Amino acid sequence: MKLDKATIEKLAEHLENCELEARDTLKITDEHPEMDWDDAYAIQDEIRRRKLARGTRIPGLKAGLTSFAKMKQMGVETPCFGFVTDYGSVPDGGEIRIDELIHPKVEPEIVFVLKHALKGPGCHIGSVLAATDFVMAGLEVIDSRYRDFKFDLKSVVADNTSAARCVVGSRIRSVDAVDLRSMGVVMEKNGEIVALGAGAAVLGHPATAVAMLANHVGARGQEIPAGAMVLSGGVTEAVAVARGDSINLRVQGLGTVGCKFV
Ligand code: OOG
Ligand code: MG
Repeated sequence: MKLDKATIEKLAEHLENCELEARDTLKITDEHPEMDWDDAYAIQDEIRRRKLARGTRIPGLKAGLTSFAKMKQMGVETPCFGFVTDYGSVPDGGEIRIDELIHPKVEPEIVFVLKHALKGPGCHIGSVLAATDFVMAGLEVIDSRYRDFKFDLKSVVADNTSAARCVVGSRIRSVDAVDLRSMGVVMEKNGEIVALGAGAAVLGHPATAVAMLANHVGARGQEIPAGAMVLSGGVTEAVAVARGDSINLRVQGLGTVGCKFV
């Protein structure tokens, strides 16, 4: 760790205030170039601690930057991990207020819900499939707190990997009832197709992203708890949205999920 406790707390408060007040900021590595990975996750943990202390629930975790399309779009080469909040969870077909966000984008995701806790090291696709209760289609709304979505990986980790809102579908399937690699993903904005992909776009198999997350939290002495939902990462590039836009996602075998920006 390169940053002291007071600096970590100050940066966490700043980034969380930007989230809650929907205002942007410059990436924090500009002012703290010495910051390391432990600092970045310590800032994210402090944001989580602040939310929990206020009564926020954390229904799940997320992996991000797990597809080549996303890595290329954001100019980074490794996945990152964060958490999702209860107040960020939107019902299928629900409305998302654009004035609560800075510059939201949506991305299609395959969501895992676990029946058993997972903790690395040593988790692999098999451990994830054995621990999965069911999978669902999901839309993640990301909203980097950094101006123009310009960041490096440490800054985005500190900013809870741009997590903002998340919508999950209502059709659940066991992992052996679907083909997680070849399953097609079609996302429409206002009735027009804006992104297309297949499950394999996420690290060859989306369960790999969940295994990486389990190994990541395990290395930090934590686990993915039973019952948690896990977003395995955007299958395609994220698509910018504006007030009035409707998004509809179809995932083969998992039905549809949608939301509207108002
Ligand atoms: C970082 C978050 C990425 C995903 O699914 O790839 C993410 C960002 O692109 O702002 O959630
Ligand atoms: Mg995502």
